[in-house]
Amino acid sequence: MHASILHILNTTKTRVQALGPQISSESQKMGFEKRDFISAVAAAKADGRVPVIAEVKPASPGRTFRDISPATAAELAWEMEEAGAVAVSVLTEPGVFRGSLENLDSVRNKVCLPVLRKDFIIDRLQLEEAQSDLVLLIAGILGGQLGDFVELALKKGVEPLVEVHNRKELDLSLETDTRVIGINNRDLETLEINLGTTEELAPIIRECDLDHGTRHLIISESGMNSVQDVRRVIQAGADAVLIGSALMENASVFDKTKEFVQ
Ligand code: IGP
Repeated sequence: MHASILHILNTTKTRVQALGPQISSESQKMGFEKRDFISAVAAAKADGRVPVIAEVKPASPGRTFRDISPATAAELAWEMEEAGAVAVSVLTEPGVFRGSLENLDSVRNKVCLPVLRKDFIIDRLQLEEAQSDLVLLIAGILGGQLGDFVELALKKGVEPLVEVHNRKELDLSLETDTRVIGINNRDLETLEINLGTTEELAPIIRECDLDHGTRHLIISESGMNSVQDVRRVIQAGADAVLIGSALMENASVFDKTKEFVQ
C-alpha cells in the first residue's frame, strides 16, 4: 500500500472506534428508497449514452482540486445529472480526499441518480453511518473479509461495488455475490495509472460469466482523461466508467461530463 493509503486506513480506524454510540440503524432506514444502479446502466446503454459515473472529489493524494461544501457538491452533482451521467460517486473520506458524509447526503437529496459512497470501508459500523445506493468495497483492503462485507451490504439493500486491481483480487471478488466489479486502473501501491489493467481483467470476468451463467457489471475506474481513453476501456469490455479528476479539473463539470457521455 502507498503511504497515503496506509495513513487513510489508520485515521479511518481511529474515527470508526469513536463511532459506535452515535449510530442508530433503525432511524437511518426511514424514508430511504434505493435507486437501482444496474437498471440505470441498462437504460443509458439503451439510449446510446456511455454510462459515466461522475465523481465529486475535492482532493486526492498529492492533489487538491477544489473546496467542496455540501452546497457545492449538490451543484456539481446536478450538472453531472443534467449532462447525462448514470450515477454520482461522492468521496466521503475526510482526510486525504477531503470528502464528507454531508456532501453525500446533500448530493443524494439534490439528484435522482444512484449515489455511490466512495470511502475506505474497513468496519461494518461504516455501513450503518450513511445512506447510499452503492458502496465501494476494496478487495485489496478487505481481503478475506470481502465476502462478508458484500453480504452485509446486500442485506442492507446497498449495492456493493467491489474494487479490484489484479488477478488475485479479481478471483477473490468472483467468489462473492457481488454483481458489480470495479477495475481500478490505479495501483494502490504506486498510485500509477495503467488502462491496460481493464484490458487484462475485463475479459477474465466475461469468461467467468460465460462459464457460470452470471452477468457482472464491469466498471473501469480511474485515469481516464479523454473520450479515447473511455472508448479504449469500453472496447475492452467495461459496461461503465468512473471518472473524477478530469471532471474536477475542468472549469465546466457539465461540459466535461457531457463530452464523456456523448
Ligand atoms: C476516479 P480519477 O483518476 O478519474 O480521478 O479516478 C476514481 O476511480 C478514484 O477516485 C478512486 C478512488 C478509489 C478514490 C478509485 N478507487 C478508492 C478513493 C478510494
